[in-house]
Amino acid sequence: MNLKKHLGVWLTVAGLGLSFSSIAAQSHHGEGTVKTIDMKERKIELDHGPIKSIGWMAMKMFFDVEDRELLEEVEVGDQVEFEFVKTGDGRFVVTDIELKD
Ligand SMILES: [Cu+2]
Repeated sequence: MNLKKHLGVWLTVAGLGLSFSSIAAQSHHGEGTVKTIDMKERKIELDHGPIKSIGWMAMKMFFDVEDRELLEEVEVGDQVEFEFVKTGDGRFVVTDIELKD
C-alpha cells in the first residue's frame, strides 16, 4: 500500500473516531425539581421540563449520579438546572447540577 492510501485510511478512521466521541459526549441541559435523593444508590429523581435535545417531554424520572458530591449540594424540593449524558449502556447520568436562580 502506498503512503497516500495509508493516509486516506487513517484520516477516515480518525474522522469516524471524532464523530463517535462527540456523540458519546453530547450533554443535555434540563430544569426541574428534586423529588428524591438516594445517596446509597447514587440516584436522583427529578421532575423535569421538556428537553428538546433528547426529544423528551416533561416527566418525573430517576438519573444516576456518579459524583456523590453533586447530591450533597441539593435538597428535595429544590428547583435546579442540570446537565446529563446518555452513556453507551443506556443510562442517564447527571454530570452537573445547581440551584436555579
Ligand atoms: Cu425524563
